[in-house]
Amino acid sequence: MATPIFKCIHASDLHLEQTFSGMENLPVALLDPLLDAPYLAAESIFSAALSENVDCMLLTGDILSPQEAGPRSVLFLVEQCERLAQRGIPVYWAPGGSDPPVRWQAASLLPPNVHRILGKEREIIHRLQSGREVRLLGPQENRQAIRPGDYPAVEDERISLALGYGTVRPESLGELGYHYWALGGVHLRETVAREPTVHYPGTPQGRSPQETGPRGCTLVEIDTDGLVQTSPIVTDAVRWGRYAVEVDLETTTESLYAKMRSELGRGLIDAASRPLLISWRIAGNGPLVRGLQATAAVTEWLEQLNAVDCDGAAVWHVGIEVICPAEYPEDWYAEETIRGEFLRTLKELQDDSAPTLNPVEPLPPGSVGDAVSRRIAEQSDEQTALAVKRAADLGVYLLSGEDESSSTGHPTD
Ligand SMILES: [Mn+2]
Repeated sequence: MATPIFKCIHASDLHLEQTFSGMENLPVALLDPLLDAPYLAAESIFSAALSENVDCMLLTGDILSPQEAGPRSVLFLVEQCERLAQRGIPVYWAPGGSDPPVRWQAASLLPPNVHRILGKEREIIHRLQSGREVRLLGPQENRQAIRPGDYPAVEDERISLALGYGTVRPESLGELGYHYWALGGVHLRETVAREPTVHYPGTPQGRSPQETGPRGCTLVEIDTDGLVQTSPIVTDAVRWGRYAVEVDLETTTESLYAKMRSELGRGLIDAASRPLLISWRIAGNGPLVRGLQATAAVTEWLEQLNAVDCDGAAVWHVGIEVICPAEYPEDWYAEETIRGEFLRTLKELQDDSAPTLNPVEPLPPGSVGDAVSRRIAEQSDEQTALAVKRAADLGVYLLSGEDESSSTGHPTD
């Protein structure tokens, strides 16, 4: 990349109104760090803009919903924008799903360096110190998807940036001539296309067990040839981790615990002294994993994990998901009954070498079948395995005589 001529910080989905979710219990010691995390993460974004001495800051939606947030969040955002105002750095804010203009009567509180760009006020010509001009174009309307037709093709040599919110089909943007598509509304950082660069910086602070790993904003640099470089800046103040552990027939409680300790050790290094919130996924077969299928056993295991001091590190185990294949007594598989036949078919499905199950095939044509197949398409592979297990348990339950199912106890989850 040649010398950059334009530099900005791109952030989205700050969600300053949103607190942490997905936890049933929490130690008092973690309460403050969790309440502060979204603000600390947001503050890091503004600090990065100052230390990188950027030309401007781009915000692309879901920054703050004032009605849900209360005065602390609004004032916090005003203060952060004022830090940039003092250095003459403008903030270009394209609204998204939770910060549309109708909810932003509070916009009058914002310092004059903040420009909400949308509709009639969507175009900004930003003049760089070099005298060059950069064109920024916000969305035409507040939508949940990027519509290429809303963005007129670029017709001059200026560096042009498009700002927007929602889902996108990147292949539809290539012809329009923008150098950079600054998007928001997606919480996982992702560059969905290059040439032109179409980028979501993701949320700067994960809020739930699903939002694992480092989170942050993006430093965007554009050079004289119009080449775009994006660099992640990590801002999260609390880290979510999700770790998977495999168990087999031989695994003992001690060896499972040792495996978890080593995963935890790696997680602590990645978290770099941030508080770490962990979800576990224990998968495999054998007596240990079967024993953990009962809710009470999981609760007890979590309590034990949370009672351990990890050399003073702030760690909290949020949940354990236990996944084991459907296994039933050996002689059930051999019997000449409908249940026996069901189990033999099931075994073929569970066989690793079996052709991939196509659950859409047996569905009836028509709207119900279509709706079900759409839902199936949204599921990932690991959820398919879980669905097979649930179907197996249900099938065995329904096909077992009352006496038998109560005496042997069909597997539960
Ligand atoms: Mn969002």
